[in-house]
Amino acid sequence: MQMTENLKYRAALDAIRESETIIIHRHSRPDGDAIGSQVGLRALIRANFPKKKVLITGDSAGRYSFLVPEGMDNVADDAFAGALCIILDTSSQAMISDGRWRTAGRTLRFDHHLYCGQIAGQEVIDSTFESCCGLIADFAETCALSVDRECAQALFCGMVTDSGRFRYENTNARTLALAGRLLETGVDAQSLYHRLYTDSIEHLRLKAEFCLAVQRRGNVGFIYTDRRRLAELGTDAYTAARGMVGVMGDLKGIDVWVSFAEDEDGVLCELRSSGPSVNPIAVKYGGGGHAKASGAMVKDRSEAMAMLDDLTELAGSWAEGEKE
Ligand SMILES: [Mn+2]
Repeated sequence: MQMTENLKYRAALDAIRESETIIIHRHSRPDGDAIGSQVGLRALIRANFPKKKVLITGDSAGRYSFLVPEGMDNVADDAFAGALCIILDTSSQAMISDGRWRTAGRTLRFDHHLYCGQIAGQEVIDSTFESCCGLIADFAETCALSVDRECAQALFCGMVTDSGRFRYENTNARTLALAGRLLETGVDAQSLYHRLYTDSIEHLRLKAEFCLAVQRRGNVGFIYTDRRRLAELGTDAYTAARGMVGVMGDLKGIDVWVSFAEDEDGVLCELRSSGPSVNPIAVKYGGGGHAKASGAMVKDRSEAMAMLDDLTELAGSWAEGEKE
């Protein structure tokens, strides 16, 4: 164990040690990393500090409910006052599910998104991790906490999903080493992959519609789905933006891609890149995320098209630089 690593996690471990009640939050509309880190950290604390009361809160786990069959806890308002609230996988306050963390006695945050300002009293932020689950796995290992199979399965799930099955470029030797040690606890990776990646014919057909809707401007790929089209397809803006942006990954000549989808409040924008960081553009339009995967919500189509102009310019000058 290195001294620097110890220092990085010491305050977080102390906060956990010193708190009797711990309530774990993560971002709303949770993905595999949000639920994985929430469930994984709960199992980690339970296994190592069995006397503590550990609760999880937030909106439904959705398709990741298999990691938490009993669902989120019903946390009473008065539980927060003396509690430690731990916020996971979230870089913006607006995204935290269950705002009662503000009423907590103490707050701690673990996150791997690009830093956008302090949220909790204590923070462990490291954007070199592919997932918040990877960060929690490293925390557990560095602090010599024991990791049981339930904890390992949840953390492994988040590492797999946030790294695109260990493919995105933030996957490194440390990712695979941590994941390997999680597997050693007896995680059934095959059944997990089956749960995560088995698709329905209906969804395959829906995906095909989005593949056909891909447009190109320079080295930027984009899909724009208006509300009428969403209704025709029987889907929602979140699915169209977040769920379909991936159909443009791995396209020859496309370095930046974005899926826009209209909903009642504006236009959801999901930005991806295999080249330049798209994060500054997401931030410019009020969003955030990672260097190569960010999101934002803009007010209307014309603002979305202004963002597309910015992305085209960014991707164009990046490609020019690559040629030199
Ligand atoms: Mn994440």
